[in-house]
Parts: sequence; structure tokens; C-alpha cells
Amino acid sequence: MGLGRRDLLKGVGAATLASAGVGLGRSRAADGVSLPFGNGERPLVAYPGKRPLLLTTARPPQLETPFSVFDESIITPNDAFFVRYHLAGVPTEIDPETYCLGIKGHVDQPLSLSLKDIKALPRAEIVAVSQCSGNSRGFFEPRVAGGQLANGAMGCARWTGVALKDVLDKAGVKAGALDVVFEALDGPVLSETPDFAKALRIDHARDGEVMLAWAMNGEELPWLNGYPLRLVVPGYFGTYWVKHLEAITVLDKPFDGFWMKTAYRIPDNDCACTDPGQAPKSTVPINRFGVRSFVTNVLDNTKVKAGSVDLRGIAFNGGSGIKAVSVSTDDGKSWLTAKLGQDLGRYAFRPWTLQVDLPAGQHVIRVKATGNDGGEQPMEPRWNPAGYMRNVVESTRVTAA
Ligand SMILES: Nc1nc2c(c(=O)[nH]1)N[C@H]1C(S)=C(S)[C@@H](COP(=O)(O)O)O[C@H]1N2
Ligand SMILES: [Mo]
Repeated sequence: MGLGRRDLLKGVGAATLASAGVGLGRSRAADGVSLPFGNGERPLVAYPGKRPLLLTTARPPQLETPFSVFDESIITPNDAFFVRYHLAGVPTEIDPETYCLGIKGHVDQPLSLSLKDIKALPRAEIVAVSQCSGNSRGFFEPRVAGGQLANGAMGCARWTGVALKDVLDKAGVKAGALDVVFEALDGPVLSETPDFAKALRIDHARDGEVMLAWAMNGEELPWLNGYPLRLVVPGYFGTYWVKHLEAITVLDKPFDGFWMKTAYRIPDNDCACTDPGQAPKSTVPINRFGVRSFVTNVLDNTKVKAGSVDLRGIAFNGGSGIKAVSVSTDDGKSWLTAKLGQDLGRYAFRPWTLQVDLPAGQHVIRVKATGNDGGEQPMEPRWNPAGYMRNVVESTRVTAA
């Protein structure tokens, strides 16, 4: 006791965060995994508070969850949850006693709230998936620029905090409010680089579901997942889930920052796609994710014992919840209905199981989920220049012997 977070970080914070990057990455390069696309070799590196994860980049830290983790539980453990930053200036020291969140702009009463003030508000809790917009980007054909991720830039956690609505109400949002902007403690190395800031429309920000979370799976947020406070935007891509929150500003006009106006935009059409290689005619900010499903216990290009095989996996979507999961063992010619497992809420991973018969030979297993909103996964992958929103019906090729 008595050894506060700040002191702890004096011991392991700055020094460890720095040395765990490039240095460790190099020395551990032999200990790694090979993702199933070109240039897919990734060292496994353990950052503070994390088990060894796939290193995508060291500056800024970008760590992908090994896919096997999704087969172990529908809640992604804190030490295995993926990490994504845009800017190398990641905070290495935050004093929870003096930390303050500013609420300002188009409000009656600008506020500066301590962690204690925030924790005194009514408690909110939700199980929700966070998924990076570029999750699975490495599978895009033709390949696109950006972090070459396999399927491990997603995770499902129980988030505890307060409703953003309660914090905004405390400050009193003035009539005519339009956007709410979220700024963070991390910053760029060069002053020319735009600082990371995201915005939500006022109605979304006040829907009672968007949260300021200080805990994840019953523990304080891991440093690299946004200690001491992050935004949780259920059903929306991770880019909105601003970590290390510093200030919330209500605007009476649209926010035009780089990360909304220029980056993180998708083609403005029903499929959010273009013909491969083509730029979209017009774009909108990326928003809610589409339905996805995976087999988690049998991996692509592996062998299984011929006969009866118990398949299991996960499905999720942007918030309507999963209605059904179907599995094909003949590359989509015929489909069987899987059994849905424990329901932790409409924003959570939904587990599924199905016993199938796999006689000796080669099989292509496909899994597709349908949302309660009728949303389905496409059979063919869609393409967009930024490599966002992949949600194709995945194929798992197995040889039964
Ligand atoms: N402060 C800060 N918050 C951020 C980002 C960032 O670069 N800085 N990246 C966003 C993106 S694109 C994603 S996918 C999620 C990743 O959250 P995680 O690292 O906790 O998994 O954080 C979001 N919030
Ligand atoms: Mo992201």
C-alpha cells in the first residue's frame, strides 16, 4: 500500500515503455509469428502490462492480439488486448491525484473534473467490442498502405465508468450544440503532425451509452489502453475510443480536425467500397462496424482429424446483436445453423458452436453471421483504399485425415 500509480510508473514507466519498443523487438525477433500474407513476419513483444503480442510498429506502439486468444474466452484479457496509437508521444507519467478532465466550449459551466469527481457520478457498465478500422487490412487484395493487421486488432471487454451524458449534463450543454470533440494526452513528435482528436455528433454523445471508462474487466485501464480514462463508443470503430482523455469540447459548428475531415473516411455508398484501385467519389467519416464472424478453434491451412469435429467461434456486430450464425463445410454450397452461446449483450462477442462431419479430404469451412438488424456479411471481399471495414465471410481451408 502507499505505493501509488505514479510511484510505480517512476520505476517501470518511462524507461520500460521506451526499452520495450525497438530494443526488445529486435532481441526477440526469433520469437514471433508469421501472418498469412506477404511481409507477415511479426516479433512477439511484451510491453508493460501486456503479454507478448504481435508487434506491428514500435513508434508509435501498435500491438496485435494473437488470434488464439479469441478461442480462450469471449472476454479479451487486459494483458492481451490490442494496442493502437497514431503518435509516438505516448504519455509515460500521469498522476491520478492531479489528473483533470476539462469540459469546455458551448456549455453553461466549464468544468475541470478530477478522477474522484468522475467516479462519484452514477456508474455505467457495458460489455463491448472495440475494433480498429484497419483490422484485417493485411488481407486486402490488392494490398493497401497502413498497418498490415491480421484479425487481431479487435477485442471484447467489460467497461466500467460513467455515461458521457452525465458529464455533459453536469456542464450543461447550450442550445445549438453540434459536435463534441475529444482530445488526448498523447501528442506528435513534430509540431506539423496533427494532434489526435475525434468528434461525435451531440445526439450520439448524449445517447446514454457512450461512456468515459476508467476500468476494463474489473481492473483499472491498462496504461496502453488509455489510463486513466478513455472514451467507449459501443458499436463504433476503435478510432473514436479516445484514450488518455484530456479535454472534451462542445462546439456549435462541425469539427474539422484532420482525423475527422481527412483521415478515417469511407466511400459514401452502401458497401463502403470502390472498385479495387479506385478512389471514392465522396466519403463520410467511418462509423459503426458491420457484422463479422470467425472460427476460432480451427485455423486456415491446418489439418484436423477426419470425422466429427466440434467447431467453435465468435460473431459480433455494431450493436443490433447476433441473430444467427451459419456454417458451411463445402465452401458455401450448403449451410448449417450453429448454436449460439452466452449472451453478454448486443455489443459483445457472441460465441457459437457446431459439430460438423469432415470426412478425409480437403474442405473449405465458411462462417457467416446475420445481425438482428438484418445485416449480413458479403461472400466476396470488398475493397476500399484505406483497407477499412473488412467483414467478408471468412474461409478456413482444412485437410481432414
Ligand atoms: N489518445 C489516443 N486515443 C486513441 C488513439 C490514439 O492514437 N491516441 N487511436 C484510436 C484508434 S484508431 C484505435 S483502433 C483505438 C485502439 O484502442 P486500444 O489501443 O485500447 O486497443 O484507440 C483509439 N484511441
Ligand atoms: Mo484504429
